[in-house]
Amino acid sequence: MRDAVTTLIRNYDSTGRYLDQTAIDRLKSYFDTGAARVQAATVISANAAELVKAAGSQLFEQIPELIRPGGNAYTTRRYAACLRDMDYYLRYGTYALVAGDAHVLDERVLQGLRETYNSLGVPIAPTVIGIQIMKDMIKAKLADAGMVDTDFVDEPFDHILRELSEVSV
Ligand SMILES: CCC1=C(C)/C(=C/C2=NC(=C\c3[nH]c(/C=C4\NC(=O)[C@H](C)[C@H]4CC)c(C)c3CCC(=O)O)/C(CCC(=O)O)=C2C)NC1=O
Repeated sequence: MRDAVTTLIRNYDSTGRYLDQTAIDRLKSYFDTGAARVQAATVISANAAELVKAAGSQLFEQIPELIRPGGNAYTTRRYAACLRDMDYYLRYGTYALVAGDAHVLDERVLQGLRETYNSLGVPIAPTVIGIQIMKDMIKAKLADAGMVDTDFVDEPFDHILRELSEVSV
């Protein structure tokens, strides 16, 4: 598990360099957004259950085949597994948001995920749509909470989307 600071130091230490202007600028930008990252994590955590449920409902409304016989989220067990996966993306996305680094996502969430999904027949394209819906809902929630500049919130979720779909988003 790494964060923006430890990743940067690790990088400079491996070549025995002092922090240069690039490093200082990166650190500064991380610390400048620090309070906003914590605020975003607070809002997300307080609304996590609602966000997951609402994003799931919108996904199933948009692609109703998923919850019809033959759909991958059909049956209570698989429906619940789908929402649980959405909850994983939200929770680990929030960790990465606070850390300012995607390492926790690579290590705990994305490793082997495509293979698992492929072997179970979990369709990736609708999963990507579900995460996109959830990201938009998070940003709307943060806007409601009075947060103005929430671009940094895109980073971890775009990272998941990119890794999952293997296309640029
Ligand atoms: C913390 C990191 C982590 C992740 C990410 C994770 C994902 C994950 N999702 C799984 C299943 C699943 N994932 C889904 C998800 C969906 N089906 C759909 O149609 C939708 C598009 C989508 C929801 C958006 C479903 C339905 C299953 C159950 C599939 C089955 O057992 O047939 C499984 C197989 C084992 C299980 O059912 O628990 C894993 C490992 N597990 C982890 O530990």
